[in-house]
Amino acid sequence: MYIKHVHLHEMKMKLKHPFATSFGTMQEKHFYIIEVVDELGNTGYGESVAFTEPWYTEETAKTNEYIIREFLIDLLRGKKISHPDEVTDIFSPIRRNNMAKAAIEGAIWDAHAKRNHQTLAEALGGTKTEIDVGVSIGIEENIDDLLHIIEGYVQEGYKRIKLKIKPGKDIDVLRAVREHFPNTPIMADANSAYTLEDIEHLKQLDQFDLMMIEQPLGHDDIIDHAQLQKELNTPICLDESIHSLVDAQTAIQLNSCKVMNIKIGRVGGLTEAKKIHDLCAQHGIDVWCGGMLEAGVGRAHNIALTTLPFFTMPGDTSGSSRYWEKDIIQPEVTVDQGVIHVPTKYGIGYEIDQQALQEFKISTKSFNLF
Ligand code: OSB
Ligand code: MG
Repeated sequence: MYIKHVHLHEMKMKLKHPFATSFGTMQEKHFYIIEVVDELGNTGYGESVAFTEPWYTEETAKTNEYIIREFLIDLLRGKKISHPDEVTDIFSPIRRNNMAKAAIEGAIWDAHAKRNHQTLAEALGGTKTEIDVGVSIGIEENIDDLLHIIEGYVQEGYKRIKLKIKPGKDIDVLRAVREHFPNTPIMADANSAYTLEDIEHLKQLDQFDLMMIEQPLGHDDIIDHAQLQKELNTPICLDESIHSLVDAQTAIQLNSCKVMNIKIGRVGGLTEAKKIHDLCAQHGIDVWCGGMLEAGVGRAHNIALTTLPFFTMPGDTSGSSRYWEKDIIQPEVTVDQGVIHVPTKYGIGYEIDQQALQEFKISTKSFNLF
C-alpha cells in the first residue's frame, strides 16, 4: 500500500457535561480526524486524542496537527507499506509525539483492514465479538450529584464505575459511594495528584475494596509506584507513565503495578499497544483500554483493540451518548448492559456521518503525496 492523500479535518465538539479531573475541567474537545487514501482508493480514518492543554501528557491538539503536517506526512512519501506494523519504524526518526503518530497510524490500519476485507479487530488479531465496558466519572462538587450520576450508570448496566479523585476529594467521597453501592465494582483514578509523602493517606483506600487505583503518583514515575505498591493492598494501575513497550517492561520488572491501562494514543499507535498487550499477557498483568474522551473514530479504534484476548477488565470506552449530543459516526456506539457489540463491517466498522463531520468541522487541510 502507498498513501496517496492525507486530509486533516480540524474538529471542535462540545461535551454534554463538563469533565473534571485533578488538573481542571474540560468542556469541549478540539481534535483532528485524519483521513488517508491509498493508491487503490481505500480510505482510512484516525483521530488525534490529545487535549487543548498539555496537562495529561505534553501533547496538545495543535502539536498533533503540527507534527503530522510538518513531519509525519513527509515520512510516508514514496514508502511502500506492506503492513501497518511498519509505520512505527517509518515514524521512528521523530521522537515521541505519540498521539500524533497514533492518529495517522490508526488511519493506515483502517485503510489496511478495508483493503483486505477485514474488520479492524480481525486485522489486529482480536477475537471477541463483544467487549465489557465501564464508565469514568469526573470529580463532582456535590456528593449527592455524584451518587445520582453513578446510580444512572449502574442502572444502564456499566460493568464498573471509575471515579476521579484528588486530595480533599477522595476518602470521604469513596466512603459515601461504597456505602451506597456495596457491590458495584469501583476504581479510582488520581491522575498523579499524590506523592510518596501521602503513603499513609493512600493506605486508607484499602478499606473500600477498590478494583485498583490508577496513577496515584507522578505522571512520569515508575519507581515510586513500585514502593507504593509494596505498601498497598489495592492494585496499582499505571496510565500516564507508560509511553512504550520499554516503559511497560520497566514497570513489570520493578513491580510498579498489577494492572495496565493501554491507550493507543499515549503509546504511539495500535502496533505498540498490541505489543504491550502481549507482554502483559505473558506476565499476568491485567490490561484494559483507557479513553481520551474520544469522538466516534477514536472510540471505534478502542473497541477494535479491546477485542484482543488479554483485555480482561472493562475499559473506559463508554457509549457515544455518554459524551456527545451527536457523534460523528453511524451508527453511534451503544452500550447494552455494559457490553458493546463489536461491529462487523470492514475497517473500523462504523461509517463517518458526513453531515455531523461538516457540522463540527472548522477546516480541512489536504496533502497529495504523489
Ligand atoms: O486518566 O484516563 C484518564 C479523561 C481525560 C483525561 C484522562 C483520563 C480521562 C478519563 C476518561 O478517565 C476516559 C474516557 O471516558 O474517555
Ligand atoms: Mg487515567
